[in-house]
Amino acid sequence: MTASTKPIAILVPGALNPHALKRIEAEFSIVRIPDGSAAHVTPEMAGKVRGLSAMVTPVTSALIDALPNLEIIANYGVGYDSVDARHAATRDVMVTNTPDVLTEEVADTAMGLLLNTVRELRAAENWLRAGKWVAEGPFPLTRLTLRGRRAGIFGMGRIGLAIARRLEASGLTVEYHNRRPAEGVSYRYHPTLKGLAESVDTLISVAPGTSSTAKAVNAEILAALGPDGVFVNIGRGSTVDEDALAKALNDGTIAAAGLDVFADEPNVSQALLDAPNTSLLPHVGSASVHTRRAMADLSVDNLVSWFSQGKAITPVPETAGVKPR
Ligand code: NAP
Ligand code: 8YV
Repeated sequence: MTASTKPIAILVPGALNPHALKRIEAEFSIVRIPDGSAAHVTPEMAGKVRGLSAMVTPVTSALIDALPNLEIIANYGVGYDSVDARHAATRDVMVTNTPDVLTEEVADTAMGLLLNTVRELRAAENWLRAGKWVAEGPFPLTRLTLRGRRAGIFGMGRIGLAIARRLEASGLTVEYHNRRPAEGVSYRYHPTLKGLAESVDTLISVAPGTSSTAKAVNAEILAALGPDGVFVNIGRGSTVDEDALAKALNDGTIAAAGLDVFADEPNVSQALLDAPNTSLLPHVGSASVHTRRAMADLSVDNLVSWFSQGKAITPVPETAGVKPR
């Protein structure tokens, strides 16, 4: 606790990581509302709230406008698609996220999801637990393997690079697509996602959820990936046309998919639940106590730094130029 930050009111809409809550309670004056609806903001809250901390709860332009003294939004997560950062910038409100501290954890999860998808580890374990090893013999050989695969990364940023390193160590070749070539990265670059999908048989999406990535992985991209194709999504569900993906899995356009993220979380479309050859995880990319604690610390450290030193530690690009009032 510092004398300078304790009286400052931080609004927490909806749920937040317990460690983040504890630290906000210790260092600031916490104000809680059940969700991100601006209707919950009382005149008293509007008068005193100067910071906001959120985990998945949408921070809309309406909520931002309901808080005239808001200076900073600390997002718990590197992806900040749930925060209207462009609107925040027009109001001179800083937005921060939690890069780097989760990179290796998410890359580990991506590799686990890929391996689980290709080698059917969940089905193999179910086989053992159901007594089929004893009753029927060995689990059937898997159609797919990682051996000889050519991987393509859609979104070669911090996490993409960490996944690429793991893929290389596992013997796969790596290529990628970003809007522009990544500095200092020697993997083969494709200026279009279609070009990448045509060149590889294993497409891993770790792109952010933005208007420019919305439903980018569509029927055309899945067809380009081909019948031995494996699609893994550890980025955001909004980057995929889920109906097209379910259809591609059902009609053999691609071979399998591993998904950690979905368009309408926590709801997963029935079409994807029913599709064959899938491994589906409930958005657990960064979900260890260790990594979530590091994310919580970075999000609260941003609030402390803003109010005690006048600068954010990890501003998002849209608000990088915002200065304290
Ligand atoms: P990052 O370093 O900013 O990397 C994002 C990459 O995506 C950049 O290289 C960027 O390159 C590329 N990109 C952005 N828009 C694009 C577009 N329209 N077309 C092609 N490429 C595009 O971010 P990060 O730290 O690696 O995190 C990436 C994302 O992973 C997050 O935004 C979040 O959505 C997701 N994530 C998921 C989990 C999970 O639990 N599943 C956990 C953490 C993060 P250019 O700007 O050159 O295009
Ligand atoms: C979090 C994530 O699970 O950082 C991100 O972008 O998707 C995850 O690490 C999420 O943001 C908060 O629960």
